[in-house]
Amino acid sequence: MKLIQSINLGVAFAILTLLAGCGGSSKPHAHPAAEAEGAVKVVRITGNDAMQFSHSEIRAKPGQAIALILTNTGKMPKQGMAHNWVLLKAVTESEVNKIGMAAATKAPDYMPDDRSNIIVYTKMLGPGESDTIEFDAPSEPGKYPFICTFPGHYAIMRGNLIVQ
Ligand SMILES: [Cu+2]
Repeated sequence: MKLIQSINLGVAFAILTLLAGCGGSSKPHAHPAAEAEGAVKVVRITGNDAMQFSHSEIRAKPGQAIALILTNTGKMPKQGMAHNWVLLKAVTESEVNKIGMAAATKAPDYMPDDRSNIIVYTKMLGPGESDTIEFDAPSEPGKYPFICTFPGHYAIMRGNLIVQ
C-alpha cells in the first residue's frame, strides 16, 4: 500500500479554497499560484473497527502545508469505537503514553487538559464520520508521533509524521 495518498494539486486547492470559504481557516490562501510548487500535501487517512490507521508513516517537508482528512470507516457505535488523529511534538515514548492515559478519562472527546505537547488534532469521529484539518508541518526536521486518543487505542493506533 502506498504510504501517502496524494491527489492532484487542482483538487487540493479546491479543497483548501472550500475550507477557507467555510471560515474555519485562519490561514489565507489568496495566492494559490504561489503555492503551485507541489507545496500542499493532501493526506487521506482512515481508522477502522480493528483499531488500525491506514498509515503508520506520513512524510512532509519542513513547514509544508498539509490538508489531512481522517475518516472512520468502521461501523461500531461511537461510544465503543471512535477515532481521532492527534499530532504530537517530538516527545519521548513515555510522554506519548502519558498523553494517551490522560486522554482516556476525558469523555466524550478524549483530549487531555494539558495540550502543550499537541500540535494539531481532528475531532473524535464515530462510524462514517470524517474531519479535515489544515496545518503546516513543523519547521524542524524530525519524527513527530501521531496517535488516536480514544481509550486504549494509542498503544496500537499510532505512527509518525516524518519531517525531512
Ligand atoms: Cu481510535
